[in-house]
Amino acid sequence: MNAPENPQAILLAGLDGDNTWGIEHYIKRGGYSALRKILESGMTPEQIIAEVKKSDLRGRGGAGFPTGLKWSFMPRQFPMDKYVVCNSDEGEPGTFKDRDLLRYNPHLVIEGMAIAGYVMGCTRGYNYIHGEIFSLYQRFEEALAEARAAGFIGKNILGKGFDFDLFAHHGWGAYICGEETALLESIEGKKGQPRFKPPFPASHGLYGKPTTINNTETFAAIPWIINNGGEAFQALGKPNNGGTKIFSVSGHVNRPGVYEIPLGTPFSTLLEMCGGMRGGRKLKAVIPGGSSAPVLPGDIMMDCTMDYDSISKAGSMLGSGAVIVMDETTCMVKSLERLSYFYHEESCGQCTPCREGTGWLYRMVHRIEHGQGRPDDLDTLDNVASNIAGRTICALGDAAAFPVKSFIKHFRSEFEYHVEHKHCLVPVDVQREGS
Ligand code: L3W
Ligand code: SF4
Repeated sequence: MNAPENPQAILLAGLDGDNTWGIEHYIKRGGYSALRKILESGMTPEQIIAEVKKSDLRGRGGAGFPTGLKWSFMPRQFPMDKYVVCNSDEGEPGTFKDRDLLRYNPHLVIEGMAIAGYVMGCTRGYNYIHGEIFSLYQRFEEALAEARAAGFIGKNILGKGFDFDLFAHHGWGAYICGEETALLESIEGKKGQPRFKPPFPASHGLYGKPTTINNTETFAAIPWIINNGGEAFQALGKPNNGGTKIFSVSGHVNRPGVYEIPLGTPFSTLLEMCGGMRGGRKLKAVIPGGSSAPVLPGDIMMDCTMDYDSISKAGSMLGSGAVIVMDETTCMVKSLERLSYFYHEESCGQCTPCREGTGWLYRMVHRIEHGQGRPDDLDTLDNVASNIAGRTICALGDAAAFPVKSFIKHFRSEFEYHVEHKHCLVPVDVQREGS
């Protein structure tokens, strides 16, 4: 994590020294002042939503949906059961940013969720935490106990008559439980399978009640917005892309890790922060937003800035901010084989195009990689991918199709070489050197 030495960080700022995750350290850093501010000043939910809208904060879990707009969908007039849910089920290949927030700054997430509870009139919230790193769940439970003992969650918070209790819930590692409706099913104790949308969780969520579900990093941004104002947050980034964003950078860079930078920062600057390309090799390709985002060739990526609009204009997605960097030693067929296996393995099996199609995709890429590809395989691959995308209940179908279509679009000659010569264009010893 580059935060302690990074003056641009706000979510990961001040996280040096021991026990940064404890409540004492958090309060010393100004923690819980935003919750105190709204309760003591009597700021209304409408005023808070207006600040969040001004901030141009967009959902940090992948879709980039405007947070203020999402919050405004919740029915606030009538007293009824409503929930706030945090999606900490980070499981997308390449994504490892939320775990640092939970590991080093869990109270920031708790404070953001409590503020959301106040805005939406909810008395109960859940944080669904990826179960494969169990220590994160345990740490969050400890933080909840500290917050409860200090009166920041529970009954009559800070003596202001606001009740909001918060619970941690852990998954067991299924990627699909990161899809918001599968996550809700899982909290309800059912098999984690996505529901049809609409209805959206804002009207029909947990236990069929209105539910606001946001990513960990989205909630973490809320206290700063309350303390400093929506405009100040917006100004950190660029129009329509407010604030800073945490990127998890992996692959062929000298210093892979977690970097918080303002949205709109050139990709080349992020690459420099990561120490540049490992071994001084040439940049070949980048997946800019987690493995479900289309891959982009290095030269296109070097012209991009790291924000939702720039990456989308270039033909990909900023997604959850997981940047996978590939140098010239990378075999694109082998990389796609690995990704296709992941989506095939993680498909929940509810819809035929995804259940069957992800298997077809994987098996075809596997045979191309292993020297058994046929000349018409590339067109068939593209065709199968096109017939999955947009025809499934949830976005996993699209997520399986996008890599296939983009890898073939940008690196078709490499796939053709595999089919024709029955081996890779990049010699195996060179691949080994780079891996
Ligand atoms: C009320 C409407 N609410 C939309 C809400 C909706 C959701 C949010 C965004 O997928 C993407 C996916 C992955 N009334 C609404 C409404 N909403 N219209 O807004 O909705 P949506 O459907 O665009 O996205 P999603 O289903 O949340 C997320 C991509 O992110 N992704 C995933 C990364 C995975 C992880 C992980 O490891 N768990 O981060 C990365 O790119 O492919 O496209 O809340 O309810 N009219
Ligand atoms: Fe399940 Fe795939 Fe259908 Fe999503 S698209 S509901 S993962 S079968």
